Amino acid sequence: MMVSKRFIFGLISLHMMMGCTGGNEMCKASIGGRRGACHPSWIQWGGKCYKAITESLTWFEAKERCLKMGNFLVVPQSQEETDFLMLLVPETSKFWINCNDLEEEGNWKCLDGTNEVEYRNWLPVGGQPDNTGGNEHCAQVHPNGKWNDLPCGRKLPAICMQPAPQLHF
Ligand SMILES: [Ca+2]
Ligand SMILES: [Ca+2]
Repeated sequence: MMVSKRFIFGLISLHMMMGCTGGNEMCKASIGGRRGACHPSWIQWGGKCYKAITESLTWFEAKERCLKMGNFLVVPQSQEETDFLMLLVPETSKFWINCNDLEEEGNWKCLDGTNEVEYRNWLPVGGQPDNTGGNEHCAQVHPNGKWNDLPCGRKLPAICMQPAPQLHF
């Protein structure tokens, strides 16, 4: 009886480890009862699934490309998430994120999926966002892991995001 209990516990632990490769807070929280799994061609980190577009696109093209796949241009919500995402694009590449001040100069709107979020991670060097040339209205993650505003027509890789499907137990 003891042996079989231990065996079952082992199986459950293994299953939890396999479903949680990020080792982050979201992942730990998901062990509390809800877990998800991404489509095999996507990469999971915590409660989110990601797919990198390594080809260079304008910000609008990147946003559109993600929407066509039924998901969203990513907005990292922590430095840990950013550090993970940096591994998905070539080392020297910067990537677009779902933040813009197209509607009103200086009023940045960032959407995580369909939710507007407050988290910002601007590059303090050079006082970003600096709206250089009066024409920088879209945000990127710079290779140093901080955000910078750029002209939306610049061509960069991108990362699409969708919440991991939730399974209830
Ligand atoms: Ca601007
Ligand atoms: Ca800038």
